[in-house]
Amino acid sequence: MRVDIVSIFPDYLAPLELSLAGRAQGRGLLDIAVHDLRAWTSDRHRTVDDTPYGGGAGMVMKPEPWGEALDEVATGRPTIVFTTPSGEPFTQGLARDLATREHLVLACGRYEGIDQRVVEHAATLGEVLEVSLGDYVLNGGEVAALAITEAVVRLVPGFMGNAASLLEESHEDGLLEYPVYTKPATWREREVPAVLLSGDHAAIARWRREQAVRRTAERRPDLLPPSAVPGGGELRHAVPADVGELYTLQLCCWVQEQHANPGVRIPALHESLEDMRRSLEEWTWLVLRRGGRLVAAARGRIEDDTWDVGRLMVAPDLQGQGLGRFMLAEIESVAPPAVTAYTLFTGAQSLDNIRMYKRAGYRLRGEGPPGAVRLAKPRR
Ligand code: JEE
Repeated sequence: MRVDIVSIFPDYLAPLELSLAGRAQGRGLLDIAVHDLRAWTSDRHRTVDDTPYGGGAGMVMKPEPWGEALDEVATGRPTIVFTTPSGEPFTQGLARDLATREHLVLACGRYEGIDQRVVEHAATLGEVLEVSLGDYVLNGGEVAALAITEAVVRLVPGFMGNAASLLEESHEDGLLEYPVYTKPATWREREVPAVLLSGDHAAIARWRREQAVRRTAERRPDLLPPSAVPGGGELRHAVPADVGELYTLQLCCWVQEQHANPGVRIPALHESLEDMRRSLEEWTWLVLRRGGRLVAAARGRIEDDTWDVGRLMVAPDLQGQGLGRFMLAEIESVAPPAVTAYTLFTGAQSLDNIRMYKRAGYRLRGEGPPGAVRLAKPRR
């Protein structure tokens, strides 16, 4: 495999030409070259940027040096990768795909990015991908190119002492890794989990799987298969784009509550769209969509060792079908491991709600704010 990287900071990528890839390069498996974009400028100041058409802050990389550079480097129909914050996410799947290519060209922008016509021109030279390392903003494409190169190069057959560890990766289950330990068995009063010293291979495999599932649920719930929703639909963690519909559903559902509890001041009816936006940052929210429509939601957050559950809502036309029970079980299940009990408030006159909570194992635990009651249940 050949990899050409073009940047105005070639020194940034020097580690690639040396250590990591060095051994494979020596064996002719891999040939990495880093190029200084300014080599393809022709003015005295070696200018690579200019002001943006249409106005706006910052500078844009001008097309001419990039055109000259790609014409020279991107020969033989390579795969050309532009790293950009607006690209498709870089994943292990994309790394595996790129590892099958004969020739990669990585174009690293700076400033506010590269004139889009360069990307269009590159598409006449080879297959073009616009790729992002992740959802955060870097100052340029170099760090992304470094990460992409490292992830791709280790998958090239024959690279590294990779045979065994890559075989293991191909058997992966889509979960996060279980925690790992080595000697000594006791370190600063901390023990290695006893099961790992037991010699019971089945028990060890079970323990590792449990740990992997627990970690995944806690850190990357998006990686777990969606739980079966009664009546169909998609359960997700709320994202900022849900705020408008969530706010609308909340107002609609708590008007019902207000009618069941006349005279009670219901906070959910006195919140702004901005409050809802903040709530998404401060709470774990789950939303349920059916046919694209947001039909149910619930939120939770930890307070001491209790999971504070609230805002359990189901669209009025879908109530009485078990969706509330389902959402309650789901918001309970995303509580972190430290949680030992669940708690929630509801209107003292909301008899249907109270019955549902009791069926789910909650018991009355005294008064809440005026007109409300508190319910709680221990965790499993
Ligand atoms: C390439 C220039 C800097 C910063 C405007 C407006 C963008 C460009 N995961 C990743 N994060 N950042 C990059 C990346 C950054 C780059 C270049 C890659 C070239 N920059 C730059 C800010 C902006 N912002 C608001 O939305 C975010 C544009 C990257 C990758 N890969």
